[in-house]
Amino acid sequence: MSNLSPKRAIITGITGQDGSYLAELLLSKGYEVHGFIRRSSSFNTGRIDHVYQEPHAPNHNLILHFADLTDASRLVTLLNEIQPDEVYNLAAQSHVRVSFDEPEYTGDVTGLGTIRLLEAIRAAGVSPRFYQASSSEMFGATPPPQNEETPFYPRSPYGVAKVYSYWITRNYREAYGLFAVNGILFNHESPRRGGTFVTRKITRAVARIAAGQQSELYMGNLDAVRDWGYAPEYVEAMWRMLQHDEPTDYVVATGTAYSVRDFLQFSFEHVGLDWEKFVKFDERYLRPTEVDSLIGDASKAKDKLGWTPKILTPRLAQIMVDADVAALGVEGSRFIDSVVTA
Ligand code: NAP
Ligand code: F7E
Repeated sequence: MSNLSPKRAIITGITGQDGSYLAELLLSKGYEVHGFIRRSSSFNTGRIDHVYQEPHAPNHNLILHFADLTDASRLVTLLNEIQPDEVYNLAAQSHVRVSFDEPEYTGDVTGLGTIRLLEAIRAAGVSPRFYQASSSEMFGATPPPQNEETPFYPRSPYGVAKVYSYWITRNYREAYGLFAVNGILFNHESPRRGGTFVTRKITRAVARIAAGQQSELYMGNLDAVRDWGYAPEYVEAMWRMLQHDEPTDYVVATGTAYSVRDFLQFSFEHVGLDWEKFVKFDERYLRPTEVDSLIGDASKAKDKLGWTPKILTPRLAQIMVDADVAALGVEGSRFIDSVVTA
């Protein structure tokens, strides 16, 4: 990459967990990053405020644009204006439980949003490399271990919408020769994880309980098994997929399996507490159809991209608890020494 012409990347969903880490990664590699954000009545840029650059600053290389995946003409205008080398489609209604409450909206954004973006690429006459944020939720009821050859059996409107996006991405690769890839990522978490996903819900509650600010935590199905990795490592895999010679699809996972109950134990024991004294059941957190077990086989990503995970679930739980304890400002607590703020 020459200093005179940095690569230009678009990130949809830049305000989300993965978008924020990917923006950091691409900026560190010298990219000009164009982030699509949706208009909100309150600020929604908290995860990227630390990399925000004044539009009037000379040589600023993070540029934010209002754009919504439901607005096709806006996407065409921006693709034409930006002329990107790479497009990372991370925007989605990404909550599985919420997708049962808002199935049509989820289909519109998480499914049809992808075809709007792919058609915008064609309409604008550009040919960037394209990354689609596919999900292990597509495997749903198909038993583990799951890899690139495993049949899909989605169990939620979210999973069904992601299957649509997966296949339309493959179809545009085959039909139009677009360098388009699916990253089939298993659950990945961080201190920036949204507060209603199970890991962050647990680690925030642990910090509050340890600080005496909360006494109970209501949860749903504790038997669900997930393969939880560390989000900053997963955005590195996304980038590597677009640097490879061949456009193909990859599973990204740790290959390790833990239950929600295990995650509770790792998190509470990190602050010296017994989870069973605080956790209660509430059926509102159950789903009409559940995904029982997701455990990925990421051998292809290891062989072709040289990607391997370093942080596994027990350590991930500690990182997230430490960050939530620090965020509460528990000065002088015995936990503060080991704070990791990644
Ligand atoms: P996230 O934190 O929920 O972020 C989603 C992003 O999409 C946010 O920036 C959100 O904007 C944006 N968005 C939502 N609706 C939009 C719309 N209509 N138009 C434009 N932008 C919209 O999700 P994440 O965990 O970073 O995940 C990134 C992507 O990977 C998602 O597509 C997700 O489905 C997928 N995925 C995630 C995982 C995981 O374990 N994290 C695993 C597999 C796949 P606001 O900030 O304004 O809400
Ligand atoms: O649930 C169980 C719940 O909401 C994990 C998204 O990033 O990963 C994520 O989807 C498990 C489920 O994530 C509560 O029933 C129990 O079995 O953290 P979650 P998810 O549904 O796996 C995939 C790969 C994505 O692509 C998605 O975008 O935990 N669970 N009790 C609970 N879950 C929540 N949220 N809240 C509870 O109280």
